[in-house]
Amino acid sequence: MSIYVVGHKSPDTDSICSAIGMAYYEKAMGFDAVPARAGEINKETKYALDYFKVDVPELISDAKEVILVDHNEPAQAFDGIENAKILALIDHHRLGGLCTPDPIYINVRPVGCTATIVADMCWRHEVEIPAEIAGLLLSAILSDTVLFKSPTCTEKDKKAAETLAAIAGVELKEYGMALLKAGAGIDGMTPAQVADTDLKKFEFGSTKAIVSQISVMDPEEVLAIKADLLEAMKANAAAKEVSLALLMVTDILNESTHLLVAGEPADLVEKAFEKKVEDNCVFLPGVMSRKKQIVPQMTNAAK
Ligand SMILES: [Mn+2]
Repeated sequence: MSIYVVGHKSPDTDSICSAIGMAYYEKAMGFDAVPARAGEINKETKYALDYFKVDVPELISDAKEVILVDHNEPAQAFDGIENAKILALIDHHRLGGLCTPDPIYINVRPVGCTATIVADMCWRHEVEIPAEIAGLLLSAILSDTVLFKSPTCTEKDKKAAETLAAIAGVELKEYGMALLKAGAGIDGMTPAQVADTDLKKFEFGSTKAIVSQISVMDPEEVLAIKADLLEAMKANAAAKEVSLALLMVTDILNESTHLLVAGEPADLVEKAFEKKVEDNCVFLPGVMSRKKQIVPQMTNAAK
């Protein structure tokens, strides 16, 4: 039976593409390895696979021997991992409680992407990377590092991406923009689905609120349906029995957020960010993180 190489549940581009790259590497080393996935692929990953004409890996089921990529916490692994023997772990996350009965091969490094480690393993062992695999590993790096903008991105990621782009025959920036745009657009989504994205409930002092966040490459595309979004936000607020609904429309590339405001008290938002809410919207340059740049400010304003 084959060795399955698999990433985490709710797979992102790194989890899928590193699995494909790592399976390719294992095969080159003489092992019967196949890539697998632990869930449905997202729009961004589909774009990468279509672009480089690579098949979607099979959904994992009753694997006997596995190599884990891009995760190591048992809670993030595919259902049934407890029945499988883990042979190796290739990852760039903190270690989170994995126990094994036998020693395993581990390559965990503090870089921005698992694909950076996979590419490095190929180069170290003189395994030639074909164009389509290079393209997928590149896609993973561009995705995980958000075009090198993420604080987790390292020089190793950048260098690997440049080399992989040359092998894949794509212009790095141009391809990266197209890739992220394919994943971060609202194409095919209803206003209600946009307003529901990553919705969390909070209490700011005595104000009950919901704060959703959608991260996109082109915020204008979202703001174009603002009136419908505000209606959907009001409906969500009523359903969740809160008075205030906020929607962060976060611009990945320009590192800013258009914060849409529905319900009351709107002046809590004005106090939190020292800006006027105009047409149910506040523009917040530099704001990307709900946890660090929205919730504490709202909490303080409510004191
Ligand atoms: Mn990753």
